[in-house]
Amino acid sequence: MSTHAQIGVTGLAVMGRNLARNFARNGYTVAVHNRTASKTRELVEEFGGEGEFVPAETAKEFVESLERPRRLVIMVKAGEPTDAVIEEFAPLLEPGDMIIDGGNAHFADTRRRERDLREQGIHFVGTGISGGEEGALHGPSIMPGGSVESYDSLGPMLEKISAKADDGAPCVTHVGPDGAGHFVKMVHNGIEYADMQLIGEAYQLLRDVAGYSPAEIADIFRTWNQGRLDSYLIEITAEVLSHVDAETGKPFVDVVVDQAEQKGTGRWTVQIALDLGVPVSAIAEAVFARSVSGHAELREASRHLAGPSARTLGKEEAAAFADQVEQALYASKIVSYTQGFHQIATGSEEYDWDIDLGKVAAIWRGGCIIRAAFLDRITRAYEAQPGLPSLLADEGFADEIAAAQDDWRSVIATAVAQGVPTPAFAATLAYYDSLRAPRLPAALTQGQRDYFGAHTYHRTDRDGAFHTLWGGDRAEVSA
Ligand code: NBP
Repeated sequence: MSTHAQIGVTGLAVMGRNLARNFARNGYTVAVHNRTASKTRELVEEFGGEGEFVPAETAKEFVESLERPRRLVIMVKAGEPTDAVIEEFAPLLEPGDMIIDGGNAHFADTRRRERDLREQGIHFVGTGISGGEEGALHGPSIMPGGSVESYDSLGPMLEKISAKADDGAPCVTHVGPDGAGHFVKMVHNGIEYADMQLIGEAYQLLRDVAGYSPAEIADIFRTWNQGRLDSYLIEITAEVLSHVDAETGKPFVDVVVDQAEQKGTGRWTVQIALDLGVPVSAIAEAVFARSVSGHAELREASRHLAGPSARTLGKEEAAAFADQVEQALYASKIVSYTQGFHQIATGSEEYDWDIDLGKVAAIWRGGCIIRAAFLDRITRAYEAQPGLPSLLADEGFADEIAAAQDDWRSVIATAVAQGVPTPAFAATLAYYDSLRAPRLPAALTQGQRDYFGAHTYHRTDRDGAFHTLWGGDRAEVSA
């Protein structure tokens, strides 16, 4: 067995297979392996002509076919399968070798695996990969964590196979140590949930309030895609909405069961945000909205509940309303990304990752599901002010929201008046208004907490913690 493969991929389902082909198409010799060996043979039979593959039936053969230090990519189902594969391969590796986990692992698992393998001298590189199977083949957005040393070895290869942004920059960067890559991928997916929910709410308003058909709404999204909302998700939204079911002749969107599923990365984002104390209300509402949609019995039992009388707009009014919805969608999107980047900044601080937020925005410009012209703006905002405390502190974004806010408020007011659920639109506006409010009812909350639990409070006019003797003479004492 010659030892000349520059990289190996084990786990040859859709993602692994396409990633292996991407490496091979870019001139690398790729060792390929799968638990079920027939998949390895199929890959070489079908795509062997695309480049140089070294098929291996056993773990030992696979490891021996790799040049040193070895670069071994795992693309198996996240969770126990990843641990099983590590257990199988780690004993065959040597200090300096690298295991790259490209699955959607939880970053805490990645931190554990990285720590364990470091003791053996093996670099464990938890790597977020976004773009689905097409991205894996033609160029994904890649978010590697792990050591600087491993990135020195892997970086050039990843840059070659990654997507390229419009300015030609590869959509990959060393995100930070241990679990930083998988953390950033997790938040990426959370933001993706929020983007999809906001688009969904815009669609529902255009349908229920403006009275447009799915085909007409597809055209509106196509127009929006020419402007500041230009993005992959808006583009595919138009495609899905204009699609007609071949069997019934009805709009495709009307024959699909309206219960959204999820694989869990959105839920993780919200769980971790709660642990970190970061308000990511847009992502949370998106996760909850999918959950509500799935409660079929609850929805069935609630159909009789009273709502407002509906009023569909006239033609001219509808066109004006569509323009307002675009403003609302854009303003909500700014807030949703503000929250997502806040979560990354907080995670980075908590785990000492030193993540460059501008670079994260830059590598999301191509290849991944949330790729959008908008990300260029975020990159520039962080480049101009690396210490930007919040995207809303960027003058450009603040000005855009200021210009959009009347329409944003009006759209949400209309949604409420007409009984169209817009939880993510409303949550993002509430976040915005909470941040700008001179006073929040949190002062009252503190008073209540002190009343029933003597939890103490701080005063606006002097330092220290205080407690009021609520059950007595209501004198204030220092706590
Ligand atoms: P799947 O997530 O469906 O996993 C299938 C692969 O895992 C097969 O190669 C299977 O081998 C292998 N596997 C399993 Br299951 N248990 C194993 C075990 N105990 N030992 C060894 N191998 C095992 O594949 P996928 O959809 O290609 O995704 C791969 C990874 O990439 C996942 O972590 C996923 O979350 C992530 N990801 C997917 C996407 C996407 O769009 N699909 C996007 C981004 C990231 P077998 O053939 O022998 O059963």
